[in-house]
Amino acid sequence: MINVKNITLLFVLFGLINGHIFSQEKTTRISLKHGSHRAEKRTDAAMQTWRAYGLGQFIHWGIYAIPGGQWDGKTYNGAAEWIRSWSGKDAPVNWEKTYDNLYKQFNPTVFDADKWAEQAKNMGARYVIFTTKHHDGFCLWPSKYTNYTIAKTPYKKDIVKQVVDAYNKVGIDVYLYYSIMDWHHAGWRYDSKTKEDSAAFDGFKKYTRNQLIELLTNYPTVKGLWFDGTWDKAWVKQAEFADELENEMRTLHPGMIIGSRFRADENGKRHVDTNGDMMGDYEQGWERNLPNSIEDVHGHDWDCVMTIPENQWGYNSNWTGYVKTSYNLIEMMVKSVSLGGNFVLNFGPDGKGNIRQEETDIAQEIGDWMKINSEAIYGATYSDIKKQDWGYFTQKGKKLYLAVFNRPINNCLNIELSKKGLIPEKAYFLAGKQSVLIQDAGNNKQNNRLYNIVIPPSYCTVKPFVIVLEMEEKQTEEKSYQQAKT
Ligand code: FHN
Repeated sequence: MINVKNITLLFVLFGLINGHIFSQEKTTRISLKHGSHRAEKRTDAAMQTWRAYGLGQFIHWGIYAIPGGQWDGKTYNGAAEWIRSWSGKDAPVNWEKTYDNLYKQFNPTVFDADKWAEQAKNMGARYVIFTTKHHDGFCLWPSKYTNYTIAKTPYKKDIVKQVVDAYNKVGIDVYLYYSIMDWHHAGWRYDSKTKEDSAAFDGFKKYTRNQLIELLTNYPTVKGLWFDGTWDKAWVKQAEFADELENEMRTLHPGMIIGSRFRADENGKRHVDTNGDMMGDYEQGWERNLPNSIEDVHGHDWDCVMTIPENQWGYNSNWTGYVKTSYNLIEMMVKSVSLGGNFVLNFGPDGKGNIRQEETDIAQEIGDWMKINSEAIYGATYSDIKKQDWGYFTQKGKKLYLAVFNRPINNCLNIELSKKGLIPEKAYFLAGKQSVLIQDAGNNKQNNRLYNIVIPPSYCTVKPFVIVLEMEEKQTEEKSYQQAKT
């Protein structure tokens, strides 16, 4: 006989079966030949170093710096480093040919790698990502696999070597940017649909492999490669080739770091494979964009690469639109670290090798801030404490850093700590170590512990600042909170 009890039981059983099927669906993994190589994050020393960088520099440099977004009085409307792809009625006549001959004029007489490295060091960058070959295919090192290189310019000297040596000399790790997409190579295809395309692309694949091995051999101190231009179908279809090449590179250069942009799995999935596992050592998808919460980063390592103007990586003589201030950029850097990522700021030197004044000023302003506050950046990471509107938390062991960007009018920085765990013992400014008052503000409804960190009203600054909280393990009383009668 069916009664209420039986019906309930049926529902429960149905729910269980359903839930089981559902959870099975969620956890079903398919076997992939060319998927992610690991289920967990890397924990080796090289990766720990990468994680602790906090701030990096990106440099986009190449022959696109000669036109700098303009040619014959005409303005190219895209990103300056994309100018070779200028087409349509506004493009200069025979533009591709003109562009492909620009290298004959490339003579950056002002280029001084030591000066760049010194500036990056002064800004507080711990690593640099340098463009060896961008989408236009021009190589800043004397590659033996093509004539389209720095060796054939009036300048002649190896630029990649100078950058690697100069940055290493001041203690900055170097990562080489390499664009797979190559508008100059005869074998490059966006897609390969015919036998002829495949044959041409096979030649291009050999070229790519040779150049990557060449880069790792010529510049053995580099810590990794930063790939780009890997989104087109012809490359996405190369799961097996790219996987083998990645293995070969990792064997040749143990400990090297490669992000999620290099290769796709056999189903064409990029960044994460068909099972949702990250491809490569860290997520490379945060370009000119930042996550808003820790959920957005899915437990991955990640970096954010950012331009100072809206979307110009290479030199553009005429920056238009909103240009970020050092204040904006410092906030982005702190936000990145507070969500467990690195922040990489781009510079686009001009055709002579100058870093423009706007970038020099920004580097100086960030550097001034870092000289006082870098403890909250280097080696610091996400802190599992509820975000507050006044700014961001970063954490290193038992030290909690409160980076204040919106100073409250009552000077009280509220913090909410979970019921159990560390409690604040001591608070002080990173600048000058002046101590700051910690007020116990009791418990809230969830029995979490509340504190006010009181900024002395006399403390005057127009810049974001950091307060350190030294935390200790202590037993605190749990107060019971009367539930609201609603
Ligand atoms: O197309 C490029 C762009 O020019 C620039 O190099 C950036 C840097 O991350 N990457 C590509 C767009 O994702």
